Amino acid sequence: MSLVFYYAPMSTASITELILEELGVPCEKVKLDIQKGDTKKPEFLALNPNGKIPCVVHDGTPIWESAALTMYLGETFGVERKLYPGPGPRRGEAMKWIVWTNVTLGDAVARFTRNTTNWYPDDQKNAKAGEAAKQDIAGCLRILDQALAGKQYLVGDYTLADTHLTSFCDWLRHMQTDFTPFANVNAWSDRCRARPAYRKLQPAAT
Ligand SMILES: N[C@@H](CCC(=O)N[C@@H](CS)C(=O)NCC(=O)O)C(=O)O
Repeated sequence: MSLVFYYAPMSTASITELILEELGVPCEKVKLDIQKGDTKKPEFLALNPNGKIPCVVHDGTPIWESAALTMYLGETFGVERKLYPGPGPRRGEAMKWIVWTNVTLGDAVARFTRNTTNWYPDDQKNAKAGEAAKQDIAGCLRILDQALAGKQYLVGDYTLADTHLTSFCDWLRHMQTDFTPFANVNAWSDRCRARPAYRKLQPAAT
């Protein structure tokens, strides 16, 4: 079995790094420097034509998109380890939260960063769109908070859906998103952060 993981620190690849750490799957890690243009080099574009990390090459097949990777790695390595549900409705629920993270919450976050951060030129920004996106992020966190009411984790016991979403929420915290109204989300994050894989990768945050 060969598994090569292409990543950069402090990026979307941090989600996949945590997933791989939870699973304990041996892999070769290849660190890329986005600023130096490593993700746009022909040899990397041959693996991911989008020029983005994370990318995992499993037995010669490149797989990219963090949500796809969480589900793929979960199906392939997580079921026996009781970190990902087998086929059936519980798996459907796990997939629901993983895709929601990247598509619904991710869309609001993308609109927010596009319209408010200095990563994009000022003449491409719209302050009202930025404010609307901020409200949409809060709306998503409200939905998550309600879903976690009376629960320890998203789908029964801890699964990689929790790993995926909590790692994404870490980045939102880093972006100064206000989490104070979301007590269930905060308590759940604390539970997720207490896990050995998390503490190993993010010792400063625990
Ligand atoms: N939808 C993708 C997003 C991946 C992404 O945006 N990766 C960024 C880092 S956070 C990247 O590789 N950027 C490199 C570049 O644009 O050159 C996923 O979830 O995997």
